Amino acid sequence: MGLPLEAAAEAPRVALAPGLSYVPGYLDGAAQAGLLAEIERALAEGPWYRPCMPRSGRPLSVQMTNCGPLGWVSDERGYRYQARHPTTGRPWPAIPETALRAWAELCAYPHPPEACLVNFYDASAKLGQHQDHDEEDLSAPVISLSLGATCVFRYGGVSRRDPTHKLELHSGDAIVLGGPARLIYHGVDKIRAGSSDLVPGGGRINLTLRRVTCPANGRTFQS
Ligand code: MD6
Ligand code: FE
Repeated sequence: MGLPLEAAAEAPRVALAPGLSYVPGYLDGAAQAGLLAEIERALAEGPWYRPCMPRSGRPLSVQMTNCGPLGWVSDERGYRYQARHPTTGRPWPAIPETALRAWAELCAYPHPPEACLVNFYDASAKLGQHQDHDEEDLSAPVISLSLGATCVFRYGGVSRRDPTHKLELHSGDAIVLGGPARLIYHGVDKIRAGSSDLVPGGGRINLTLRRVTCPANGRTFQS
C-alpha cells in the first residue's frame, strides 16, 4: 500500500536555488512501481528509439520516447516537438496518470502538460549539459521524475560559464525547474550502476513534463 495522496503531496520541497526545487522521495515505492507499469504500457505503443544529434547525426547514449499530444525529438534536422513517434509514425501514447498528478501537485501552472519526454539510461549513458528551451511557453516549469538507478545530476546557471553543482537523484525523486531556473544548464554525468532493482535489467528512467504551446496564442494542442 502506498501513502495516501495527501501524504505524498506533503513530501518536503528543498529550494536549491530560486525556481529550482528538489522533492526527495516524492513518489513512494508503490507509486514508483505504478508509474513504471504505466510506462511499460506506453512503451508497447511508443517504443524506445535512439535519437541523434542535429547536423553530426551522432547517436545519443540515452534512448528516448514520449507521451502526450507532443513529443520532443532530435535528429539530423534539429530539435523540435512533433505529434508522432519518429519510427512508428503513430501518435504518442497518453501521459501516465501518476505524471499528470505530479504536474498538478508540484506546479501552479494552470494548464496541463503537453509533452512527457521519457529518457532511458543504461549503466554507461549520460546526457550533456543543455538548456530546455524548445518550448514556446517558458512561463511553465519543467518537472522531472526519476525511477530506477541513482544518477549524478549536474546543474549550473543560465550561462554555460556559471558554477555547477552535483545532486544525486534517486528513484522517486522529483525536481522542478521554473521561474528564474527555467533555463539553467543541466545534465546527467553518470549512472550509479546496480543502485536500484526497480527497472528490469537495471538502468534509470527519467520523465520530464513540459508545456509546449502558449495557451494565449491559439496554437494549443490541449487546453
Ligand atoms: C534527466 N533531465 O534527469 C535529464 N530537463 O535524465 C533533464 O534534462 C531535465 O531533469 C529539464 C528539467 C528537469 C530535468
Ligand atoms: Fe533537460
